[in-house]
Amino acid sequence: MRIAHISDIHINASCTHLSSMKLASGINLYHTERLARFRKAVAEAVAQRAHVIVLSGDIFDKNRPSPQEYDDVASILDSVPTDIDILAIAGNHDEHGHKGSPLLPFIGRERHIVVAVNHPVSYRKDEAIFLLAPWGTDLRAAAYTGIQASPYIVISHVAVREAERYFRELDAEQGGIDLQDLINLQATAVLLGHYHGQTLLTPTIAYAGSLEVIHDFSEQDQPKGWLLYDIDQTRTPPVIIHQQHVEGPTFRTMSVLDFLDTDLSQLEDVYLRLTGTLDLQHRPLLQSLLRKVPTAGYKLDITLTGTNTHVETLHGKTPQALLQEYLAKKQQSDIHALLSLDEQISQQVAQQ
Ligand SMILES: [Mn+2]
Repeated sequence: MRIAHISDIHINASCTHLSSMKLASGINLYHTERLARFRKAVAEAVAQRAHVIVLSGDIFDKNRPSPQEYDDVASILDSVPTDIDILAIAGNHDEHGHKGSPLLPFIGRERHIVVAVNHPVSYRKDEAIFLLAPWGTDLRAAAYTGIQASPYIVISHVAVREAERYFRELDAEQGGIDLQDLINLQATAVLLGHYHGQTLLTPTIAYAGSLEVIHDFSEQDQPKGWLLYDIDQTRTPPVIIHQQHVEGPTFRTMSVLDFLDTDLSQLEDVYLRLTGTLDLQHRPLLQSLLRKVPTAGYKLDITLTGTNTHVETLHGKTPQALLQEYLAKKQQSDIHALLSLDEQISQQVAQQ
């Protein structure tokens, strides 16, 4: 049985990178790109003769998708031939809230879609038993108890604590699980969502990864893609027969000092983050370079050092106008200011 494992698509019609929305004729190009990647992954899974397509959570970026976002996802799922099962669980982004779950409308469509939104659901196909464990499920209670010979495949959206070393920039996750707890399930395979880097934690426990950089620069070095498994009808470990990596726009972090010294033409189609400290006197240089750089967008995480010296523009102003401005700024009357100036001068003279 071939199982395609796709995860963390985060459909969101107002998705952005670096707070800028790339629009063409009013259409958000990030959203259309994200949809295109999802459509392509599903089409490739079908072309690779997958029997089951697993979506391991965060199909939608938010709990209440717009009708457009819902239709966009539905049109892709409806393109899947009816003899292929689609097994989907809710992640933390599309979990079951008090207003329901965005995945619920998919239940009962003409395609065979099995959805788990707030409780685990088990599903049998041929000899294989699938456990669909949505966000919030305590997996430690889900160890294999079935027929000894059957493949047991667990689908979960969860943070595995040992995986955090791959994702250093994420804050410590609440409610994660130890890798050993997953090993103890004695599952044939554990198909994970939540972390966005494709990660094989063991030969049978893997994050498929997202199809692109979803959130920010913390994902810049993660491999992106989806996985295709082949399992036989026994409990032998699955074989990953297709590890699809997808390329996307490059996210790059560099120190601001390196940037001042770099060949700008190499930064085309790059999302650039500049870090470090910069002396204030170099700010004009930085600003002029940023105007020339051909990046897709940039983000400044820079601390400016040094003192800000205020420079008055004298150009075209009479001494009288300058004195008026000075007095207005100090909010002092002419007499008062002039008297205090007098006093300062007398003191200085007396000191000499
Ligand atoms: Mn996610």
